[in-house]
Amino acid sequence: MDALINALLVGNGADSIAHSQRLLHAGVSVERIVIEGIEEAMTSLDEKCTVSQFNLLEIMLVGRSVTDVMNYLYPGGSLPAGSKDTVVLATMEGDIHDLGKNILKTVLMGKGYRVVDCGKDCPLQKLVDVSEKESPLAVGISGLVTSIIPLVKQVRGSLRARGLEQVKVMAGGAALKQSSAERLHVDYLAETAFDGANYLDRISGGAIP
Ligand code: B12
Repeated sequence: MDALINALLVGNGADSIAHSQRLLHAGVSVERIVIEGIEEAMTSLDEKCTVSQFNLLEIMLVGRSVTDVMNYLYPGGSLPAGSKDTVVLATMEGDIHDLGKNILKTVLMGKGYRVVDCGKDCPLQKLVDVSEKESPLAVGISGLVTSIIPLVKQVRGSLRARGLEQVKVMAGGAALKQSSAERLHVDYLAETAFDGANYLDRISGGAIP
C-alpha cells in the first residue's frame, strides 16, 4: 500500500496502476485500495494545498493518477443494465474539489446506481432543478471547503420547498465529515464513499424510512 501511496504522490499513473494490480492479486479489496491508498495519499498532500504553500501542477498530476487508478479498479465505469435507483451528486458552488465526488460516482455506478452528476461549483438552484427532473432516491453532496457549509444546510429545505421531501440528502468529504448530520441539516453524513453506498442500499431496501 505504501508503494501505491508513493506512486500516487509523485503523480506516476502507470506505477500507481501497477501497484494497485499487485494489491488486487494479493487479495486486497478495492475498498481498501480506495480508503487506505487513494484517500490516505490525498490526506498526506494536505500541507501542499494550503493558502501559503500551493503547487497546482503537482496536485493536478496526483489527481490524474487517482483517476487512472479508479478507471483501472472500475473498468468501463459505465451504467450497468438493470440499474438501481437514481442518485444526484454535486459539489456545491464555491467548491471546485471533485476527486472525492468522482470516486463516489464510480463506486455508486459500480454498485448499479444510476448517477446524475451536477459537477463541481454547482449552484443550489441547479441541484434542486435537476433533482426535480430526475426524481432521485437521494442527493449526495461532497464538500471539501468549510465555506460551503451554509449552502449545504439549505439543501434539504430547498428540496422540501419544491415538494421533494422524499429525497434523502447525504453528505461527505473532508470538510463536512468533521460536522454532524444534524448540524448540516442532512439525513446522513458518510465517512467514506462505501459508507454512502451502504446507506443508499439500506434506504432503497426500505430499511430506513
Ligand atoms: C486535491 C486538493 C485540491 C485540488 C482539487 C483537485 C480536484 N479535482 O478535486 C486543487 C489543487 C484544485 C485544490 C484547490 C484548492 N484547495 Co484543496 N485540497 C486538496 C486536498 C489535498 C485533497 C482533497 C481530496 O481530493 N481528497 C481525496 C478525496 C478522495 O477525499 P474526500 O473528498 O474526502 O472523499 C472521500 C470521502 O470523503 C468520500 N466522499 C467525498 N464526498 C462525498 C460525498 C458523499 C455524499 C459521500 C457519501 C461520500 C463522499 O468519498 C471519498 C472516498 O471515500 C485537500 C486536503 C485534504 N486533506 O482533504 C485540500 C483542501 C481541501 N484544499 C484546501 C484549499 C484551501 C484549497 C484552495 C482554496 C487553495 C488555494 N490557495 O487556492 C483551492 C480552491 C478551492 C475551492 N474554491 O474549491 C483546504 C480547505 C480548507 C477548508 N477547510 O476550507 C484543504 C483541506 C487543504 C488545507 N489543509 O488547507 N485543492
